[in-house]
Amino acid sequence: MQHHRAGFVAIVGRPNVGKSTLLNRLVGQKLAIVSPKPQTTRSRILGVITREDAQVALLDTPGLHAAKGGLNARMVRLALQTLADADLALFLIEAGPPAIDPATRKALDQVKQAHKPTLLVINKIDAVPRIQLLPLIDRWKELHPWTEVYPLSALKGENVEGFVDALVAHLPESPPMFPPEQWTDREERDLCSELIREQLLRHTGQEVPYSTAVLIEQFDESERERGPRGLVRIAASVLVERNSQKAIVIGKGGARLKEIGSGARREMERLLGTKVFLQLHVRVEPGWTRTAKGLRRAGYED
Ligand SMILES: Nc1nc2c(ncn2[C@@H]2O[C@H](COP(=O)(O)OP(=O)(O)OP(=O)(O)O)[C@@H](O)[C@H]2O)c(=O)[nH]1
Ligand SMILES: [Mg+2]
Repeated sequence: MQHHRAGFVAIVGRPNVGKSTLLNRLVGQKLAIVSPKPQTTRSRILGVITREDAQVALLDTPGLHAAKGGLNARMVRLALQTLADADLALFLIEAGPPAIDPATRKALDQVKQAHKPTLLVINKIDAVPRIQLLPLIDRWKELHPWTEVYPLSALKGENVEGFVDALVAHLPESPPMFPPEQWTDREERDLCSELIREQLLRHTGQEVPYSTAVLIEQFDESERERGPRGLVRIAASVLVERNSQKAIVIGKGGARLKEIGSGARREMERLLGTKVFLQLHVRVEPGWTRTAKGLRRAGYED
C-alpha cells in the first residue's frame, strides 16, 4: 500500500510576484485576493488540497519587503514565521532578466536562513520570451541548492499540471491533517471582508490602499435559505487613516464608494451563491496602521 503524505507548504517571495494567484490556481478557488499593487496580502491564508494519497496544506503569505514597523512589519514577521513552521517552502520569483535586485537578494537570504527544503518557482513565464528562461534558471541554480526549479504561469495555468505531484513528493509521510471537506481556515465573512479590500485596491491609487482595512459589522444569514429570494445582509466599515482618504474612497457624490460596493457585492454573490445586500460605511481611524491598538481595532491581532 502506498503511504499517505501530508504537510504544510509556505508560499513566500517578494510582493506582487503572484503568490496568491498560485494559491488560487492550485486550490481551484478564489481564496486570496489578487491585485497589481504590492502588499495585497496581509495575512496567512490556508488552502488545502486533499487527494487519496496526500494532503497539501498551502500557506499564502504577505510579500517579503523592507518594513519599518506597524502593519508592514507585522506582515513580514508573519511570512517569516510561516516559513519557519513549514515542511516545505516555495520561493516565488518573476520571470525576467537574470539580474537580481537587492530586495530579491534579501528575500533569498531570508529563505536560505530558514534552512527548509525549497522549490524555486519562476512565475509569469507567459510574460517573457522563452529564450530568457534558460539563462534565468541557470543563474538561479547557482544561488541555492533548490530542491527543484519550476517555471510556470500561475495566471494562465501553464506548466501547473504536475506541480502538486512535485510538492507531494517532498512532503513527509503523515496522515491527513484536515478533514477532507475542509479547504481553508477562512470564514465566509473574512473572505467577504477581503473582497471589499480587493475593490479598494482596484479603485484607489497611491497610498490609500495601504491605509485601508475592512471590518464586517453585520453578517446576517437569517434570510439565506429562502430559495430564489435568499439573501445575506452584510454591513462593513472601511477604515482609513485620514479625512482626505475618506473623501477619496467616497468619491464625488459617493460615486467611488458605490463602484467599490457593487464590485464587492458581485464577487460576494459568486462566493456565497446567493444575493447579497451590502452596506459600506467609511470611518477615519487616525494612524491605525502604526500602533498596536490601531491594528487590533482594524482586526489584525498578533
Ligand atoms: N502575466 C502574469 N501575471 C501574473 C501571473 N501571476 C500573477 N500575475 C499578476 O501579478 C499581480 C500580482 O499577483 P498576486 O497574486 O496578487 O501577487 P502576490 O505575490 O500575492 O502579491 P502580495 O500579496 O502583494 O505579496 C496580479 O496583477 C496578477 O494578475 C502570471 O503567471 N503571469
Ligand atoms: Mg498575495
